[in-house]
Amino acid sequence: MREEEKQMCDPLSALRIQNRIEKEGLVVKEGRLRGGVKLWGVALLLGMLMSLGCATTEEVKIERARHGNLLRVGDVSERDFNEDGESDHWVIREGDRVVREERDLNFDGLVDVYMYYDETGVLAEEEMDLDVDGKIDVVSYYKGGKLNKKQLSIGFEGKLTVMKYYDVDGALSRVERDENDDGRVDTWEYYQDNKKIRTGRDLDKDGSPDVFDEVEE
Ligand SMILES: [Ca+2]
Ligand SMILES: [Ca+2]
Ligand SMILES: [Ca+2]
Ligand SMILES: [Ca+2]
Repeated sequence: MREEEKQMCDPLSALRIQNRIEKEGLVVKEGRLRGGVKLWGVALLLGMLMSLGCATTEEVKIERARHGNLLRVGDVSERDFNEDGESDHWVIREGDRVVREERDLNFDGLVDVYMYYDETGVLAEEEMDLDVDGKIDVVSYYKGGKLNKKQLSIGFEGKLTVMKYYDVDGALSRVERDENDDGRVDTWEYYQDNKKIRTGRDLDKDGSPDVFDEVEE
């Protein structure tokens, strides 16, 4: 596979391509071709990805910006908050239910925040691109409207290798890290009263901790 094809298979590259297509779709617009151009862009993107034979993993199945498979189609309403002629807020509905909101906070044409709502209209998940480079850096998961866990990328490099877990009171309870970046957790940190009390490490790479360091008071 050629280098540019590898890039195409990278979900984040695909996301950037999708955003570019949509932005260009908006440029061609002035109303008339707008919807048509965007749908064509998305179809083109999918066609390109399929023709390249990109691998689809279990993780990629759920539609999220971080997987590069999010399509802004269906019942979409747009707003232009800064009145520069370019949309910067999108609301995606299914029936009378809002399923997703997208916001371009710095008005550069790339979405920086994606908010996903559950069946009851409560925020369930939020993806954020903190350094506005088009790559998602933080994913916050909510349960019953409360922060339940948070996935982070260290140094904004786009790989979400840290997961923080919170208890029902919102206090940090555990941090899981994939320090060697092989896709598996290798370090577990346990917290009590917002203080680290214990660290576990997986030395034999079987996915569970083998040694523990107790943190002295
Ligand atoms: Ca705008
Ligand atoms: Ca932006
Ligand atoms: Ca980023
Ligand atoms: Ca182990």
